[in-house]
Amino acid sequence: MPRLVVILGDQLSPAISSLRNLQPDDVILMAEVGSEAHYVQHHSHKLILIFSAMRHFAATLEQLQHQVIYLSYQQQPQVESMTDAVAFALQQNPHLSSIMITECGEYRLEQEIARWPEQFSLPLEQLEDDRFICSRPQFAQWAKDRQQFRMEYFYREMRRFTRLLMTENNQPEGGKWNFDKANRKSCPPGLQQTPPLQFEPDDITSDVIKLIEQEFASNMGTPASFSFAVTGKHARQAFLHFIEHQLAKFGDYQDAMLMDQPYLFHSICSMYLNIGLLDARWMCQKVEQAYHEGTVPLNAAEGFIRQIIGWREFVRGLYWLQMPDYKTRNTLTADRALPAFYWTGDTQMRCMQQALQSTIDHAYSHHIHRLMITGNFALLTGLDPAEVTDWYLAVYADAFEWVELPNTLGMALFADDGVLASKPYAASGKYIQRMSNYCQNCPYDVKKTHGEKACPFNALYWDFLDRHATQLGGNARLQLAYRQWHNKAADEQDAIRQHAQQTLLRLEQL
Ligand code: DLZ
Ligand code: SF4
Repeated sequence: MPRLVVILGDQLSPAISSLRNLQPDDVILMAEVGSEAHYVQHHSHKLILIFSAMRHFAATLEQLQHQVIYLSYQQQPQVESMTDAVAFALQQNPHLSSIMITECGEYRLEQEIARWPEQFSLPLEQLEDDRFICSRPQFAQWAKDRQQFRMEYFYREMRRFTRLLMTENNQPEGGKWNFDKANRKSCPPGLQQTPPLQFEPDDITSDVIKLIEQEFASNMGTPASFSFAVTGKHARQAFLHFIEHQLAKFGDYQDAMLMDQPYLFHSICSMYLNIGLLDARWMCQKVEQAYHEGTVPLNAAEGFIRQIIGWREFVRGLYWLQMPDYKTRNTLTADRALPAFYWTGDTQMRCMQQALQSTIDHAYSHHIHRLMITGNFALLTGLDPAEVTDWYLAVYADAFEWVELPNTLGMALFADDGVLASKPYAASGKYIQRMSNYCQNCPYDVKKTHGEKACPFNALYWDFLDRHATQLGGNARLQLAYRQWHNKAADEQDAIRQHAQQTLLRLEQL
């Protein structure tokens, strides 16, 4: 019996479970819909990437002689949501007798899909998304009897399971599971870098750029500067380019930041992976191969593979385990409004301006910008997690809630009370000075904690610890920081508190 097979905008993988199960009479549905395009104010490059990659993917399916219904944006005025799109497709094809879909990536949409059997009086078959290495039940099993979830232990299981970077007698390559400590060098400004591959828009992409310019004119970013890959072929080229030119140094400089260098040695491929243009196993195998061929060192190969089979799978597992409550967590009762400069980049703080400008220009900033600059600032100033998580979900081309929410709410904001991270990633200007050359290019003085032109991160950092001493004072990993705070003279502490209060009052002007 022929079925309606729904492919979502982040399911653009030829080998996805729904397409592997396709029968010749099945009809595929893909739709650009308002409800997905508007649930946050997505960056224009994210919209162009998804719509254009969807159109390219549909064209390939049609070339393979599959029957495809493709609804472009507002083509059918009554189609506003995925549910409307399914209703439209079923109306056109009354002979279809069931609906099939690979499980989607967000709780919000999963709830919508769960209503389809009743709404359409048809059976719904939901298949596992086995593009991920660890299934949702497999993760739940791993988490079942644990008090605490720590990525490191999960990661070791994933290494054993995939056999990536494992010796023949099942030991980690190089005798250690994790070379994290060899991933934290600061970067000399003159070090040779090769920028990521960029792609000229073809006719399909140019049409989408025009659409986004017209219909999403107030969204972040300049549509005309879009240069991402929109096909699997180009995404693979971009990734192999990264392995050839950048990966060797990625290990050392994973956490480094430099003025006007948004990419450094990062792959800039997470957006391709998260919409399905790249396959996680293939990427890891290519990286492992480069290590065995001797073209990249172990700290680079292990560091990269840890991000994919460790961190990425871990946050996805936690997301599904904890939703829907997870989204409402706010342990530190943070409630301050997001300053306007998160949208404009208009701030004197050089580190924030750099992280935000890269976000605005490229719908991208790397993990230390996200965690230790914009995230750290949001943590220290007590910004409302709901506003902060919506912002991250909107502005990054790789952001889907399964990955963005745990990373922002749990890792950056510590709003989940330590489910994800064993301590808040709070840091003063000293960390930013060590890992970047921003402070030498900033009107604020990173050496000052209070007084004129003192770096805002310094007083905010101590004040954050002081404000939350009841909740955080017992955290083993913060003992050194609390000792330093308690060793400060009372009048110094008062001056810091006062400076932090003034800083919080003039947040918009920083
Ligand atoms: C993010 C996104 C956007 C902007 N637009 C669409 C769309 O028009 N059609 C579609 O099928 N998917 C879109 N997506 C991706 C979905 O939001 C994504 O499948 C869910 O967030 C689940 O991860
Ligand atoms: Fe950021 Fe402070 Fe350094 Fe300026 S001085 S770049 S605000 S850490």
